[in-house]
Amino acid sequence: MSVTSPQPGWWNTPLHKEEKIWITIAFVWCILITLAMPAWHLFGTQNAASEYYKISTEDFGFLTDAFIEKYTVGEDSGVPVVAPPAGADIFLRGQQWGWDPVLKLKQGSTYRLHLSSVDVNHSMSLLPMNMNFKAVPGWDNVLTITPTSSGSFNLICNEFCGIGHHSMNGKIIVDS
Ligand SMILES: [Cu+2]
Repeated sequence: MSVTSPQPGWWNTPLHKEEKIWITIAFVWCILITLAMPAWHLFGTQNAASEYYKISTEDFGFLTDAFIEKYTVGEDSGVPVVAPPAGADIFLRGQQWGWDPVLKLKQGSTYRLHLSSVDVNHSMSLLPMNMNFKAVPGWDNVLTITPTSSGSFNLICNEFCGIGHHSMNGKIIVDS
C-alpha cells in the first residue's frame, strides 16, 4: 500500500494574505449593512407607522366622500382638491385608475393620512421622493405625515392594477 499526497488545486491551496483581508472586509461589510436595516427602521425618520385597520371598501369610500365634501376648495382636471386643516385625518383613495382627492397640505403640519383602495391592490408612489405605500382593499393604511418641502408632488401607482395602470395619477400640493 502506498500513500500519495493530494495534488494541489484551488480548493486545497492556503489562502493568500490579501484574500484573507478582502474576505474579512466583505464579511464585516455584510454584517454592517444587515444591522443597518433594523437600525434604520428604529431610528429613521421616513418609516411607515405600521398602523392599519380593517375597513370595508364601502366604508372607506363613504369616509373619503365625506372628507371631500367637507374640505373641497376646487378642482384639478375633474378631481376635487381638498384643503384640510393641520392635524386632520385625511383620506386618499386608490381606484382604477386614479388617486383622489388632490390633497392640499401645509408645509410643516402633521396629518394622519388614511390610504386604501376601493377595488384592487394599488400602491402609492410619491414622486420624486420615491416613497411607496400599499393601498389594499379592506385595509386602512394610516400614515402620519409631515410635508417638509413645498411644491406639487405627483403620485403614481406602482402595483400593476389593470389596463389603465400606466395612467393612474394623483397629486399632493404642499403650500409653504
Ligand atoms: Cu393601481
